[in-house]
Amino acid sequence: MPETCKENNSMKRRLTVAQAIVGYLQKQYSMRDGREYRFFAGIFGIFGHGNVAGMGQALEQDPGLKYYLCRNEQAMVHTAAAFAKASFRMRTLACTTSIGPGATNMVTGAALATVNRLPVLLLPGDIFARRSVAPVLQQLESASSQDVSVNDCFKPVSRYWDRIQRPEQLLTALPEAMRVLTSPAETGAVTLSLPQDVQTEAFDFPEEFLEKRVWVIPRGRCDQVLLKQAAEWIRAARNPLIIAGGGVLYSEASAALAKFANATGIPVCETQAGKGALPYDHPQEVGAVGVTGTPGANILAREADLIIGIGTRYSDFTSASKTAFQNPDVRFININVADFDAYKHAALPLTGDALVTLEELRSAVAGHSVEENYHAKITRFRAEWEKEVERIYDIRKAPPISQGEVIGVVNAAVQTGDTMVCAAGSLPGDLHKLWRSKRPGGYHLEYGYSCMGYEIAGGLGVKMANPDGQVYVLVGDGSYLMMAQEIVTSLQEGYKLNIVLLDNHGFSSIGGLSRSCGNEGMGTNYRYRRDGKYDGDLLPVDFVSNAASLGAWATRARTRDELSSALAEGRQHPRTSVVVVETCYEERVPGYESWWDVAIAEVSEREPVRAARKKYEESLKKERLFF
Ligand SMILES: Cc1ncc(C[n+]2csc(CCOP(=O)(O)OP(=O)(O)O)c2C)c(N)n1
Ligand SMILES: [Mg+2]
Repeated sequence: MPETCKENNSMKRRLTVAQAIVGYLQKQYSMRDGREYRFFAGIFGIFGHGNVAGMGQALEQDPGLKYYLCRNEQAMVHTAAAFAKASFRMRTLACTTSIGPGATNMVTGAALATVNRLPVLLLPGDIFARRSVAPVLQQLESASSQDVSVNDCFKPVSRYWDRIQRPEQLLTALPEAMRVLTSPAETGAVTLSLPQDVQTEAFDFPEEFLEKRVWVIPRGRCDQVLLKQAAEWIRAARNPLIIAGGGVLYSEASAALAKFANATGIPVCETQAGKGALPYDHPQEVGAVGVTGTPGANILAREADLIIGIGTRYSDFTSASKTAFQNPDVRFININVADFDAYKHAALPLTGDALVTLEELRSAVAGHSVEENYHAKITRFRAEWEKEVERIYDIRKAPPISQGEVIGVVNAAVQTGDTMVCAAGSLPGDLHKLWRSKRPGGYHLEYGYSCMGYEIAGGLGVKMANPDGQVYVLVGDGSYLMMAQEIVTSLQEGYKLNIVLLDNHGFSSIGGLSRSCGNEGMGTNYRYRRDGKYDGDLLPVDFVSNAASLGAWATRARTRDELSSALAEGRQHPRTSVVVVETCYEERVPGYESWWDVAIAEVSEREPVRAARKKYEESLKKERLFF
């Protein structure tokens, strides 16, 4: 038991810095709509000399904060971010590492969390504050300052960054960390660097500091004058379109959005983060918008005189690199918790929570609905798109089968409580278009950072957040080879994943992109080097053996029927399953009515590059800025 003492009428507990952190984190709660959650479901960690005697000691002595061992520090941040995303940001996990490489392995994960606005708490070990023993193992030295360590790399990728040089600094640093983590507008990675000696130093922490604290996640209301103006704009619009972003899901505003869309008839399209805000069969749901969008949504965006962006940051994939909105009179209303996003595209900014703002806006436009011919157009686009999805799901190619068919088979295997997880490669674009989402959160795409390697680690985080539903991880061979090791963690913890590995022998996405830029796809095929080039035989990677060697139940499927039965069998297995399916590298789902700005070489010896540049310069003319 830790020592307690009484000083100035306040009870104190003598704890090390690490013990105080472990004690504090387990007492933090979040609350929204009357529901309370323990904010930290646990802490992932890999120990080294930079944290084993500090954080490691504290976690071993105090099981109140559940400790999880994983295989890679980058992966554990992905797991934490996915856990937070699947929990609609009401809960997360912390991560502790050693100093040096253990710490910097988390930088990519931190960037991913911050870009996607997902709360994760990172606790990298740091070099001795006392300095006398420097340089310690893995220390980056600087001749110009002793106040530099590799952990400074976390500054640009963290929403809050601090280095704890003295134990009492925790008293102000930890509440700041919590404020940022639970702020809908500011959340992202929070990094508290913990010098290895400071982690072990003791201090008399006030008892009140270690008591339960509940952080209410606010549902902020927007300015009422602007709301009235927004209602006028909506009533005046002839072709309005809603873009639903991730903010709709994080606010748990799907039902409010459905009511608003039902009442007004305004069509709703979705970004990658927002997909699933409405079920695919909702009458106002017109599908995916932007570069990876569906024809109806993109035509409506092009012609819209009013865009209502809800919880979107208008990435280039959403705005089709600023070419999506071509109506000369288009204007924007943005509902967003962050001013930064609310003001984008010179919008009328409704800075506030999506759920309450949608409800207030619905009252403000009561009785208003889009015109009948606009409604008929939406219905027609929806029907045409369903036919196209059926066509792609039903291609029935001889093996290797098409990626579109695989998506169809997996979609049919997924039940309502399940979640599909993906992040990078050619899958996200195809899934954005083709996946039929059934519930908010069932479509889990990390496309803010689109980080290869997120898929399996992220799938683990989703399963930890929703242990009752099945998790289907769709992963390309390239992503799998980058980071598959968390299969071992899934087995260790009994968190079963259903992994579908699409093997097209390389980077089909970037190969296609390279060709569309006038090049020949160098570096995008997994082949032996022959005469200096990668055009030898395919590399014989045996993914089934690889997954089985990690302990998974693994099998190969060649046809769609084999895939269907492998998925059914895998679902029955209590442990993580991996179904490997070879897919055709060239067979692609086309793009529809959109464009993406990828700059093409201005001069080249090659004719196809010059031709691509010419086309590119034409397309650039469509880019619009809004003032
Ligand atoms: C960590 C990381 N490195 C590089 C990229 C750039 N990139 C995007 S997709 C891709 C290839 C993905 O290959 P694979 O997983 O096999 O999917 P495929 O393109 O074949 O569908 C690459 C290299 C990235 N998104 N993430
Ligand atoms: Mg591939």
